[in-house]
Amino acid sequence: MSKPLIAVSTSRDDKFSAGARDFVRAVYVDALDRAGALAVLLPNHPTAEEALAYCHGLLLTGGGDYDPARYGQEPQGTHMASVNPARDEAEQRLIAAALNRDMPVFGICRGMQGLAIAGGGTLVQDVEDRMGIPRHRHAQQEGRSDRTHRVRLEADSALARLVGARDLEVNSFHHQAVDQLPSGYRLSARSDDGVVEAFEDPGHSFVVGVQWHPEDLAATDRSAQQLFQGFVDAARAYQESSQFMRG
Ligand SMILES: [Mn+2]
Repeated sequence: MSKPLIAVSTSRDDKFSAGARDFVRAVYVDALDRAGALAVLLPNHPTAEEALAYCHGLLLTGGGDYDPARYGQEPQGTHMASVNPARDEAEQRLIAAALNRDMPVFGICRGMQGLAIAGGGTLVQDVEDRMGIPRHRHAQQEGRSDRTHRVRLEADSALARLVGARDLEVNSFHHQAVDQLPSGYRLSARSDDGVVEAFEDPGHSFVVGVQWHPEDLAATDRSAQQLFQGFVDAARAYQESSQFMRG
């Protein structure tokens, strides 16, 4: 059996001097490699959906804010960061296509928020404006792999089974968060100030979203790498079943 192919969503940089470009940070690719998968970077382009059909899992990476119109709201406050309509559209198409064929999906930070939007959920546009939580608690100034707050995992969640723990110390680089979960989803972790930090969809084989950044911890942290491993294991099962189906 060949290695599973993981479609990786990319950030769009419209301001690059030589023209718009799509990119990911290398740590995502490293974490997938350690878990035994090949990363396939998908551009923010309508044809990305065709490329997804050759893959066995979808990794939704972090990035800027979704346009709140996607979840039926006007922009509130002054902290909206780098909304990119091309990326919003490309990723929402990828999510719909992946869920439609029950392909495993792992959403990180913005990726989790994209899953929420795709399922009809909503976001807290700014945790300080809305919840009175100091923004730096979740938009940390420390380094990418520094852990600055704790999350508590729900005892019977797939996430807790995956990492084999009830509490994790995590990094945190978000000023938004999931508000209303999509119907059918369940909460799998919160921080102690009440922010939704992870969820999962028991209606699919593997749909998990986390608000922190395990890709920045996974080189040295077993539980962070375990998230990628569980995702890649699910992708391998998807790969095997799809080969069986094709006969
Ligand atoms: Mn956080």
